[in-house]
Amino acid sequence: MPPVFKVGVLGVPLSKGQPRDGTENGPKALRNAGIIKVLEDLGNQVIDHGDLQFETIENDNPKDKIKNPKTVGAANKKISDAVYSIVKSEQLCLTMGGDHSMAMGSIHGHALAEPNIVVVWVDAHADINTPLTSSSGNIHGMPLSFVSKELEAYVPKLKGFEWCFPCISVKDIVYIGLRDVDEGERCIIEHFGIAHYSMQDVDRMGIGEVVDKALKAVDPTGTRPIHLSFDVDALDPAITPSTGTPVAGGLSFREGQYIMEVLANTGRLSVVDIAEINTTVGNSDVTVKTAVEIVKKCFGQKRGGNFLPSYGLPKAN
Ligand code: EXY
Ligand code: MN
Ligand code: MN
Ligand code: MN
Repeated sequence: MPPVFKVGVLGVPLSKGQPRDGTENGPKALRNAGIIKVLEDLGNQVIDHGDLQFETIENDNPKDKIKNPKTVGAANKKISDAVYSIVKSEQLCLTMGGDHSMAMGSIHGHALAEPNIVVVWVDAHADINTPLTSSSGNIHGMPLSFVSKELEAYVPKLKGFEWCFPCISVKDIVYIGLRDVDEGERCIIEHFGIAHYSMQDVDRMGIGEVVDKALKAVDPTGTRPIHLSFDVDALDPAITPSTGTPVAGGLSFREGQYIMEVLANTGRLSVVDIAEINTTVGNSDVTVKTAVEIVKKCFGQKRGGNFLPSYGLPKAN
């Protein structure tokens, strides 16, 4: 029987896009929670590509207040190359982070392999600060600005990012779950008309309508490959406390699952990032368990129930 999906799993133990140690443990935490077997038990063929190795570059001093530029730049080049080859080998790629700066590389590699992608960004944050609008200098708040063509004129060329070419249009991005957006980011969202559904929209319309509208906004014909970049801080901190930038009033466990089920149902999911698990913050068991349950919905599990193609209904006689 053909597998549900052929899944390429990649560990991305990246932490230097933000100031708190611990996101480098994300891949290990998901592996220890049995993510590979969980995906296999859903009928997927899983190819485990291991964890990328990142080096911390010496004297990587802030450049124009941007922190760890060379280390994060070099790491994302590796991520881009790895995601490119996983997608090119026709595997549905699951990248296990690691801080959300990883999405610069995963989107870059994905777009090189599949030029017509759309990006569904599920996050409390917009992560589209440029190096000039960021007040923190943390690159996990900037990945989308580095890969968006319309922002090229606003992003200074930084050492370590020579490989990174803007590869998507801001018109290909849609946000779900926003509730902590910086001034510069809001200006970018409004100036370029980026599709966005904040938690206020989720409260107003309900998650069903939000997801329908979000997909229609970036892919009205329902034909384009989807890059889902899921930051666990999109969910309410009560169910994902182990993350570096928690924001109250997040998506519920059910809303998170619903988003994943609808995206899985399109059959066009192509890369899934799961970012910002930080095991040194709060109760990481709760967070990792939630993350695994949410990821399962991307890879075939349905709350209405599943059975594998190999299942045969036993006859009474
Ligand atoms: N917008 C703030 C900044 O740029 O520093 C906070 C970013 C949080 C980023 C997390 C990954 O979503
Ligand atoms: Mn976030
Ligand atoms: Mn709005
Ligand atoms: Mn994020």
